[in-house]
Amino acid sequence: MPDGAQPNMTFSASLSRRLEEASAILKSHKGDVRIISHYDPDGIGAAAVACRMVRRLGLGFRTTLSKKLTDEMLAEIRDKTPEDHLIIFTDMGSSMITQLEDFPQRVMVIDHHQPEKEGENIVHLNPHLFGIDGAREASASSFFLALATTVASENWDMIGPALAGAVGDRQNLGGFKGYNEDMVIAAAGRGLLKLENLPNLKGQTVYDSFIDYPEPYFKGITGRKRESSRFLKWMGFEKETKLSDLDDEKKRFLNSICALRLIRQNATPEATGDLIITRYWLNSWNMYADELSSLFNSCSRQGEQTLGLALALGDAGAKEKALEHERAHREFIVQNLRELETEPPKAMDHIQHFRTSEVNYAGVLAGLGTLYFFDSSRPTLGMAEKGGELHLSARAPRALVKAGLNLGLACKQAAEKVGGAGGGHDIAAGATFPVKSEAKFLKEMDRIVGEQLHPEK
Ligand SMILES: [Mn+2]
Repeated sequence: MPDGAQPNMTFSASLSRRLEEASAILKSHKGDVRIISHYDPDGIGAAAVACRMVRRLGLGFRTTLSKKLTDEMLAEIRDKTPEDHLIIFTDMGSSMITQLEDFPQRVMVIDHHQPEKEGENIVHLNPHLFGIDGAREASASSFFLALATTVASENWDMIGPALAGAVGDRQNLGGFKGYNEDMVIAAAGRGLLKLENLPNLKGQTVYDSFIDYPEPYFKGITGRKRESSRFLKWMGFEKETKLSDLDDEKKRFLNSICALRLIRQNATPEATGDLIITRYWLNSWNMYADELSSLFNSCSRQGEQTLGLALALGDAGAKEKALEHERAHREFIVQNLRELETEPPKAMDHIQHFRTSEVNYAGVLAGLGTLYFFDSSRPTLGMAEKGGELHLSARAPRALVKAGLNLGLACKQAAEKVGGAGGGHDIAAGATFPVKSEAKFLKEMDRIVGEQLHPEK
């Protein structure tokens, strides 16, 4: 079928113009390309789309994935990149337009964070500049696909990383909307993906979702083969039953049973949220967009964002390795949540706390435990020791925040009392302080949280 017959996205006149302008610059560019992107799933997805697009144009390129764009980094990029190079910033850059305007090189920014301004001498592609909500309707990776497919329609084959990135920024919650939805519809029309309405479980079979995935977490079942099999049999499903095999009635049945179990084990209302979700099956990846996104996520979590990029570009070895990482990541979480079932967080008057071995997992464990089975009358602090310091992540059910809890403030005040540092959001926050101050910190935190929740006392 000639490409003209394939569905495409339609854009506003101003966005079309900007895309054509950027495309013309790319097609006539002779030097190399320097790509700088964020290290999270959206950044990895965007960088992958950029790499594929640039490679198809026959241009040389180098890619850096970074956690942050500091002034020092910007200065180094500006001073060390030859002037005939094109520099592309993705998933970052929109907040630093003033500095980027001074670059002697040609600069493109494809980002979806609130832009500082449009800027001069810069090709600035940000959904916010074109009436698209960059927080909910377009991520850097999904927005980049508009440019890549304007340059060459073959780049539609990067729909997987483009969507996985948007999932990474949680733009699929409640189904993709607006710009993202238009992209999904065009891609479905091109036979690249399928939309499926499924029970809100992870993985591909019902059994795997119980065995391998910490979310949703079913007390007494998750991670346990015998219990999972028994539960499955009781519901009348086979071990091989795929979520996509279930008819509507079975989906509803599975949903009600799961929801009841979650309610019974004290899961918060937010954990039982959407019962049916839309998942996006990527034909060429043989997995859902959320699964690809998890692979990106586990790579960046372990500081292996280059592996994530290789995976996004279709490297089979990278895919194997990323799958292994992700499996280990999930196993660690499931194992630790199981331990927290047997040995729950220690309760004080107004807070509860537990220790874990890995600094990077304290927040994940506190968050999932809070959602699925911890005592929901207290916020939970997950702590891990590293280099003589305790790193703490605090999480709370939404109901406590509504009742006046502000964990960010509490962490900040308690940490400052013991010579540490802390802060964050009302619902999720963190702190770091010397190990020897643990008891004092916890006492302070307990007191502050108590005052926040019961100001009358
Ligand atoms: Mn992003």
